[in-house]
Amino acid sequence: MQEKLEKILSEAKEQLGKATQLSETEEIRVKFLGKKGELTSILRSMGKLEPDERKKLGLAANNARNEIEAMLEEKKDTVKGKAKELKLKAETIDVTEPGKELKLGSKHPITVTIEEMTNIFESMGFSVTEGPEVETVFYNFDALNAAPNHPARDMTDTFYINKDVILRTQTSPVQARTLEKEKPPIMILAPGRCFRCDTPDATHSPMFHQIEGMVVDEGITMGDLRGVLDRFAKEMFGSEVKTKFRPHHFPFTEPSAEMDVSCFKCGGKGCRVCKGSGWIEVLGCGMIHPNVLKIGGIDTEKYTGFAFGIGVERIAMLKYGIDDIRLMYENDMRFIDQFK
Ligand code: 2NL
Repeated sequence: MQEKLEKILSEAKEQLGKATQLSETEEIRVKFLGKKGELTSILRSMGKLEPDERKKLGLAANNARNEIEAMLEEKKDTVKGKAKELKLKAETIDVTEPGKELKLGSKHPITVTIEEMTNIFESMGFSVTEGPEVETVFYNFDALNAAPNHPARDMTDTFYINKDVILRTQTSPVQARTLEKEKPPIMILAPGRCFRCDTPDATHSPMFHQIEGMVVDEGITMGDLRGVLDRFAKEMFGSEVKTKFRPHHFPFTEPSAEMDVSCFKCGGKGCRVCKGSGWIEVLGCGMIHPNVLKIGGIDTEKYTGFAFGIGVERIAMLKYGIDDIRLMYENDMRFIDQFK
């Protein structure tokens, strides 16, 4: 029996020595000290022994049990400590490692251009108004004096949702809605997305941006139009530029004009940017057609107004020397990053 006890003790010692997991120490406890454990079975069998022998062996068995329990406790502590140490090691942050580069986004050239143009007009007293990109044929065409057979209304030029609803082809419907809702004095700016059925090429895109402006009050004249737009040109392209107005035609204005600025690149001598002419076309404008004012419920005996429309992409391309409009819709960071 004594020998058996010693063997149990040395076996327990050996197995515990190899244990590295908490679950293993528990297995060892069950194996040696559990109800069906080896030591327990020795203690159970002691009943058959002589009292003297029983006492001696009982003491030795209890000592063995205490020793194994003490070893188990110690092992459990070291295993737990090891586990904690490993966990801490795994969680260690090396503060000397170089950080990950966080790439900052930047404003799109269209956004930059809209903001710059908007700031210029706001400084002259305009307020920004917005409206739906999905518009009715009424606000996009009828309210703007476009004849029922006007070519811009064709399915080949305009995206139709149904016969009465389209994607707006210009931002003027925002202004037509404002005429209905508000009383003069009106001085608004309508920037936003527009849509036309165009096949993309270097200068065309089926989605593009416009900024339109409109002023309606008593006594507004073509002189006001020229003053506001000349000021815009000087703020946008440089105080040295000159402007000129050429007669044109739009259904919603009468008279209508297009405005050219003297080339900000060559000063008017003729270069690649102005295609040798010394002038660059930048916008369309005119005195608001009385029909448009009337449909908007404005008293044409009392009020007059002017309006203008500017293509944002065209201005951005001129200003930043972008030679293909499609670059602006690819979202290639190498392109966009240049306009911070
Ligand atoms: C262009 C021409 C223009 C307007 C837009 C407008 C709006 C109302 C009444 C009258 Cl509600 N006119 N807008 C006027 C003249 C020209 O745009 O070539 N845009 C790029």
